[in-house]
Amino acid sequence: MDKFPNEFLFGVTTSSFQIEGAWNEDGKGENIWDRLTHTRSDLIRDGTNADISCDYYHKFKEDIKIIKELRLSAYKFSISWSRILPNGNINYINEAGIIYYNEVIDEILKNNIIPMVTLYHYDLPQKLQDIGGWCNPLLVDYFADYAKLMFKLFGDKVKWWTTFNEPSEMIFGYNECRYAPYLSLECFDADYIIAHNVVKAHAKAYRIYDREFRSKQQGKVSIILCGFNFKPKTDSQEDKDAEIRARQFTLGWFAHPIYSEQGDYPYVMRELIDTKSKNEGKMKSKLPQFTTEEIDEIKGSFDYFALNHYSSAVVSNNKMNCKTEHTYRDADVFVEFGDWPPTAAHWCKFAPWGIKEQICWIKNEYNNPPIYVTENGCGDLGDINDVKRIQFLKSYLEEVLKAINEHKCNVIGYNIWTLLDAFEWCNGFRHKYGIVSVDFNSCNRERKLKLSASFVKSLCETRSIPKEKY
Ligand code: BGP
Repeated sequence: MDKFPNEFLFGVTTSSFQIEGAWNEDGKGENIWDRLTHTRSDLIRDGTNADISCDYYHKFKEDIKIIKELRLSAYKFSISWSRILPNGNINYINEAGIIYYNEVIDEILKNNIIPMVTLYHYDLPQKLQDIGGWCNPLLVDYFADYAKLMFKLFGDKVKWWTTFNEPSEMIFGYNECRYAPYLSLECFDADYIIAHNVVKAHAKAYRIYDREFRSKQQGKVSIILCGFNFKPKTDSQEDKDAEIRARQFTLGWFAHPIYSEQGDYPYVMRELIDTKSKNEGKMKSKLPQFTTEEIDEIKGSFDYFALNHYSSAVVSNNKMNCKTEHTYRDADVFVEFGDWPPTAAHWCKFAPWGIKEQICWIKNEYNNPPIYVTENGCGDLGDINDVKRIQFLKSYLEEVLKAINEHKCNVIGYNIWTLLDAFEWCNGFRHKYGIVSVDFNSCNRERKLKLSASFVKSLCETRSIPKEKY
């Protein structure tokens, strides 16, 4: 079967900080990425910031029209927490923020597109960072209040929700320093504490939806997880075990508490970290414990599995305890990015089969949940005839189709990262992921469809992968 199932959704994903601009307009509060780009431009590869970016804040109607023209059926975007709650808490609500997102959602619906909302895509209100950010357990409640407000205000119109985007990546901002808030708190075991708070915040928001909104609004809520599809470097048992550890210390770290029967971190993580903590003379394990009540709330807090997939990586047993960019603390693994063909980002290789393998792994590990690929795509340096992007999307989509047809995985949708060339975090505007280019030198930020946009249109119209050679 060449065709995707009838109910399968094709969409695009964006995120507020990367495209909106209008960083201080209409009462929006400062967030951690505003702060980082304004104070540490040396950390951004081209020294830029996202104060204007694509100016999507003012141009969203034009962009939603493009989504419609490309026949995409779903559009996933994120809400800027500090545009709604400038201080992060619900004591002060910025009405202009609510009006804005209502307009965006109405425009999406008017164009017969399904709106999908992410509540948190890395852009924490600065005021909440000032009280410790995600290290502070109070943020569980602040997030839950914010989520509740969003469900209440937009839940009649929005039926697809995700709480957090890639929590394993946002932790880099606290230990490996690739993201805001650019702190180095590894020695305080901040990574494990943050993950703990994020899982609890997700589950709390999910249960609020269950109790107060689900029966009326009939929506779905999930959390977006990611991780490389790991391949063992050799056939040795040591490297095969390293592969398991690498998967469990990344995707499993967040997925296991939510999707497994145990409702706790993966067994291999628990065992290894508890032992290491003891050996390090700590009074308690570095990996915190959930209470029984928390486990009840966390276990099963999903309606589908939201997966961002980009690449595979090669993993081996870390005998020498060498430090690499992706060592994964306490996992004793050594990660290399593999010598598959490159994309603009050093960590993202052209390894299409990996998406099928990862989908199958999730199917087997978590009892066959519905899986939505919420991000997939590749970066280049800005080619309007982006043949490489087409090849990337095409070959990854072929593997998604195999996962559905040959491996009977329940894949329900696929979104491309991303619609517009955008601010790509510490790479600034250097790397382009859009199927639509933006002229960042012109005041009106003119949009131009790339060749990949025509590929996407044909994909959506025929519901099968275009056969043309690119
Ligand atoms: C995903 C993020 C996106 C986007 C993309 C490209 O992990 O969810 O926000 O940025 O990666 O990543 P990068 O900019 O690091 O190349």
